[in-house]
Amino acid sequence: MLVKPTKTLFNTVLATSSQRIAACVSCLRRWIYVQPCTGRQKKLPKRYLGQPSPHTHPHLLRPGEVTPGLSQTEYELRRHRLMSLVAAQTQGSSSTDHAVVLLSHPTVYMTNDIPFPFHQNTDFLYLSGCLEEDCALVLRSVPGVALPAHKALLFVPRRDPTRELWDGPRSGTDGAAALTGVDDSYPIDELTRFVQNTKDEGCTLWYDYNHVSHPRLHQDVMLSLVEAKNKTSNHVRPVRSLVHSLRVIKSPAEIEIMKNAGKITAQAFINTMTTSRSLKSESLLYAKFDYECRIHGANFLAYPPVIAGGNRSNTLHYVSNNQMLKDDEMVLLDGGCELFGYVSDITRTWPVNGRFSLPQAELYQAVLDVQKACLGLCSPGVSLDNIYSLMQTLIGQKLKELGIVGKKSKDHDIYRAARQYCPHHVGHYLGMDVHDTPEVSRSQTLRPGMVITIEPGIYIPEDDGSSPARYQGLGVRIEDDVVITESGPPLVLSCDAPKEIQDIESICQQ
Ligand SMILES: [Mn+2]
Repeated sequence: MLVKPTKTLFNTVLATSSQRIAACVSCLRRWIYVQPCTGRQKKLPKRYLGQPSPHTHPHLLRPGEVTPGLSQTEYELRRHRLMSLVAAQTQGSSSTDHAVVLLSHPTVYMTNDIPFPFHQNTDFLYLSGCLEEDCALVLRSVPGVALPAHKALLFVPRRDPTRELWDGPRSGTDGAAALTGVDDSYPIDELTRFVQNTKDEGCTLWYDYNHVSHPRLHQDVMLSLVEAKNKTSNHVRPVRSLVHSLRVIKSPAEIEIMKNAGKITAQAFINTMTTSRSLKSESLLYAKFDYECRIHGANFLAYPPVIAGGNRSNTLHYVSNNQMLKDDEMVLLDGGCELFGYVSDITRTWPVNGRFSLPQAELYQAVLDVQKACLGLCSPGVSLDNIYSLMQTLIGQKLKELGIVGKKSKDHDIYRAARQYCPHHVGHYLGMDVHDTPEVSRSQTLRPGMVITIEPGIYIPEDDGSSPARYQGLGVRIEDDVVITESGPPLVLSCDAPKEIQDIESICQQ
């Protein structure tokens, strides 16, 4: 229902086709307050949008879903929870007027006018479900109504037949609002006016000016607002840590997608292992793994995979993947896929010829024992840092058993050796990003619904003079993706990827 605004509210009327948009932009707060029409009630256009919709991609989305597997209600709940956190952060303060602003990513160019495949800003995506570039999400408090009540406004690129001829269809304001279920949506070029109004009203701005996701929109639109904080009663506060504290706990719908991402990746590992005896180069295994992920439904690989034969497995972020594999070497593959905005991250190490040599098996079993012990610790109340401590202790013991550190070494020498032969942490949070929610400390205790990786490794470079010659040049990492459950053992999303020596050997022999 439209309530006719008074003349004073219409101080600026924009040249848009409908009175509704003209009114909204010129007097955003008051107008939205009386505007009961929500995106949820808007009819989804049948035409192609700037992203898949239930109409155009019924094989991916069910009615009511914004992105595959995630409903309008889920996205609305996320925004509601964020505004509850904003309310909790400002409890007791006189400020009741809040605007949360998140920007999308821009198109990034590989060369001249050739773009990289677009990847959305995950914080923006988490709250909006919008997969277009050059957008902004604004969550605005409602005058006279306490948080978490708010209006969700999406600013999107205008429809433009000339650009759409080249880049494909855009959602436009009507399509974006109807698909995502936000309260209303506006052309992105009207963000400037919104920002000006907000500045004049002296509200608290929740915006990550230290983590700029869209440099041009930041420079042209947001910067003036951030800089105004010194001259006016505006306050600017970061919102990223609040968003990450929500993102770190996954909903059942998110876990469902991550289960599928884990299954796809695990199957890709199996199919890649079976071919390593014939495809004896890193680049061929790369192609095989990529193919297997995509053909089973993944959108693309979540990150450049590490496919490292022999001594190259000791370079933790080796991504050249261009060397030949020798028959008697092991190969380490650290790879994962992205499925509908969620990722997997799995590592396995196996012998190229399908049979572990004795030294390879000894080192591999040592890492596997440590990995299983760490998995056993994945339960509520324990932190990633706690598991890391356990990993270091256990790796120290294994190094002693393998004779890599002397039997009579002192504790601090063993500790130093553990750090030397495994220079990385035991794991990280996993979700929309591979290294997910970096604002959440790894000292936080785990809670049900968190997803983490457990990935101990032992790396012995070929020029490491202080270890037995039989282990030199070997590097092993084993990584699983784990959901923390209420009680009982954790749910291992990557459990289909073999990791027992016997299972790996029998799969490689197939
Ligand atoms: Mn990882």
